[in-house]
Amino acid sequence: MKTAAGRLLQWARGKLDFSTGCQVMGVLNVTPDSFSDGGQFLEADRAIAHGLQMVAEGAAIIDVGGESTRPGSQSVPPAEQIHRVAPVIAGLARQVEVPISIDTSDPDVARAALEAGAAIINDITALADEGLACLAAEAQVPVVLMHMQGTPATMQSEPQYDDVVGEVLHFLLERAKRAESFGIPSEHVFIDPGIGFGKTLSHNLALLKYIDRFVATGYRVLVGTSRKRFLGSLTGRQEPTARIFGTAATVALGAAAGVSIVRVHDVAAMHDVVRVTAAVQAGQDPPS
Ligand code: PMM
Repeated sequence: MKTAAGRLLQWARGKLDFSTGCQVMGVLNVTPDSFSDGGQFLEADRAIAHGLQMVAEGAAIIDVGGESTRPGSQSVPPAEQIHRVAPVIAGLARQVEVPISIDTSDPDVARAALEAGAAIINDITALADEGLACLAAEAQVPVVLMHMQGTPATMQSEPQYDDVVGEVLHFLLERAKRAESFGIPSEHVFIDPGIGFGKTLSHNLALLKYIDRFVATGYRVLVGTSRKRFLGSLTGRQEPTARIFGTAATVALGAAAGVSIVRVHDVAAMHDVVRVTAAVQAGQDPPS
């Protein structure tokens, strides 16, 4: 497949311009137990203000979620997720041009989010639920298909693979084809190896080292490493907010390898990282 990574993606509800390289997705968790912002943005007004700030800092997408998926977390009923995210999405959609994605695996939550103004579905279960696949096709919105082994409640107990890169790639390609079989165009499919979702430190490192293999599929790639635990294991930094330089290393490497979107908490800093990476890549080649 010819790569779509560098092109403009335009659909009825939004657009994303990849011609300048990797774009930043800002994380807006509207949960009382999110691992890295500690529920700081629970109230809608504060969440909206934080979303606006991330747009001002260069976010090309705001990813709104009403359910923590940190390792060991329990699921949140759809009605409660809707109660958390719908006012935030509606408030943001009125004020920003950038597309808003809804981080959910539940069709009811996704439908309410789309009605409130969301333009992308980000699903950590890669459209396991047929209802969600049908909704994405019907609404003609891009989807993020993420790989996960197990569920957030159990995934870090003992993740195992014979060939983590091959298996994750195989899963994502299968899910991408399945999404297309529901009527979702390939241009609307983003694939994501699911860093930290049922992966050990060495699994995460292998997936990042060979992220170019995901890019080579022709599907656009999204990667979410921001403040994650494996960065703490590597650096000894226990506080998620102290993992910003670790995050930056992965963002630079991902952007250099052709990743289209990085999902991050520290938007201003990571926007600088992707901008500098793109500038270096656009730099002059030596005379031949
Ligand atoms: N990580 C988290 C939540 N949603 N979605 C995608 N597509 N990829 C990810 O890596 C991802 C995600 C967990 O991180 P958070 O609790 O900081 O949001």
